[in-house]
Amino acid sequence: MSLRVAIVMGSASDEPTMRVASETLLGLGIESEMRVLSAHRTPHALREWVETLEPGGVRIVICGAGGAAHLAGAVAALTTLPVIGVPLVAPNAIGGGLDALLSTVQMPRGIPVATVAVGDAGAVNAGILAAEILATSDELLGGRIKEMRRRNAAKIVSG
Ligand code: RP5
Repeated sequence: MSLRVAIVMGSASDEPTMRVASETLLGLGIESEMRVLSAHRTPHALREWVETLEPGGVRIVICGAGGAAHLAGAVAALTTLPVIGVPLVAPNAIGGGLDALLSTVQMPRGIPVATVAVGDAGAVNAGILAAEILATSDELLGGRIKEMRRRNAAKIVSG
């Protein structure tokens, strides 16, 4: 079966955070492919990769980048698949990732990027959001997401 979610990040240094997205997906029974490609440093390879996604069966793309975080926007410009952007905290981040947040979220009208929170929390939520989108046509997956919510709520209540 083809992988329905693709994860891309701007640098290998983003991997520890973006792995959280892939682990979240795996916890819901969804395997994903992970790639390192940069909007600025490897623009041609990025375009070639994006062009393979829809024909390959990918349904959602999760993009993580820090600093001048244009990766999600560049991917969204090249595909009509839903794109989820995770702003990351680069080593030289301004405002704890505010630079990446604004670079990711402030897309021009017509080219949407669903931007989640900065860092690990965003990576988790990107995985859950991707699963929720897939679950609109996958009842079993929807059941697993509801079960995960129940487990997380029980943890909060029990401390
Ligand atoms: C961004 O610059 C990457 O997404 C990363 O978050 C940041 C730093 O990259 P490296 O200098 O570690 O390669 O493009």
